[in-house]
Amino acid sequence: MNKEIEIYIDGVYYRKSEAKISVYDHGLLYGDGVFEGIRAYEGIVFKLHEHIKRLYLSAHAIMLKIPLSKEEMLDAIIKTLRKNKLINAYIRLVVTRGVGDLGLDPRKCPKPSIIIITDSINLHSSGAKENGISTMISWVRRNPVDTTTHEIKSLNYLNSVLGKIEAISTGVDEALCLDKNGWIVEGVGENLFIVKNGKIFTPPSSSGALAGITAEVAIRLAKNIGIEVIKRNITPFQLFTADEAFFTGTAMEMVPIKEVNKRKIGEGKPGPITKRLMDAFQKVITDPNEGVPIYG
Ligand code: PXG
Repeated sequence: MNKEIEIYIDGVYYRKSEAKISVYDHGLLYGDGVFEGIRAYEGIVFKLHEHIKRLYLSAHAIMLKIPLSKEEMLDAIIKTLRKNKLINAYIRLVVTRGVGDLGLDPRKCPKPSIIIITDSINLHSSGAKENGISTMISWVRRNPVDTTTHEIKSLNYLNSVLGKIEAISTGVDEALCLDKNGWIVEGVGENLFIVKNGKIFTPPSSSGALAGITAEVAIRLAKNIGIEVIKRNITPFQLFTADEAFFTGTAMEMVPIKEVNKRKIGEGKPGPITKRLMDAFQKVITDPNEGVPIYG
């Protein structure tokens, strides 16, 4: 039997089976909180500063004051990884509004809760990276700027869950979501890229896509190998007729898309530009300059 993972809740460690929060926590009652998904590869926490920065921006936007400084948060994450003796991990960092009463009023929640889970995640069907994944455009729209704006990485992920349900019930690996005008925005937890005539296109953040940290890395890697990346709205037709397409995300990493609503993308297998970027990505994730060492 493996030893149980130790989970950080508000400065105290609990075994996984004992790690619990109150049913009065507004994170549960209202999805009132923010989160980040982060990965550690071979002892380096990839883009940790960037994830912490985004967490604090999301918290600021919902007027949630995180009771740790950014430096203390970084230390708490590193300490949790060390405590669990991990070098490779999926880190789920959650800050909830905390315990309140049965009303929306966040002033009733005097103390936000910080949860750090260091575990593993596997989103891929077998052979996903080698062969690509199948996708479908679902009826589920991403959150537009004029409702719960998509820039906040909040605990409200119901529309992503609905998209995932569509994918599962249709028998494909992942769903793609449109904005209210019908432009393709992103997957349920990953950014979309297409390749056409040697150029890369990705929907801009203004379309409702999260400003993905992995996407930023992919854009930089593409530019490094001399490929132009253009942020532009993408129609379903442009996706159907792309030469190549792929997803990026912390949990998903970089994965080729082989099919959209039963239409083959390109040759129906990972294309040459996607493969080059995946190779470059594989190298960058363990580069000490790209993250924070756990045992430094
Ligand atoms: N779009 C959305 C809506 C996301 O939530 C991404 C894109 C990719 O962003 P990064 O910065 O990771 O490259 C995300 C990422 C989880 C989980 O369980 C995390 C995400 C999505 C779904 C699940 O930790 N976030």
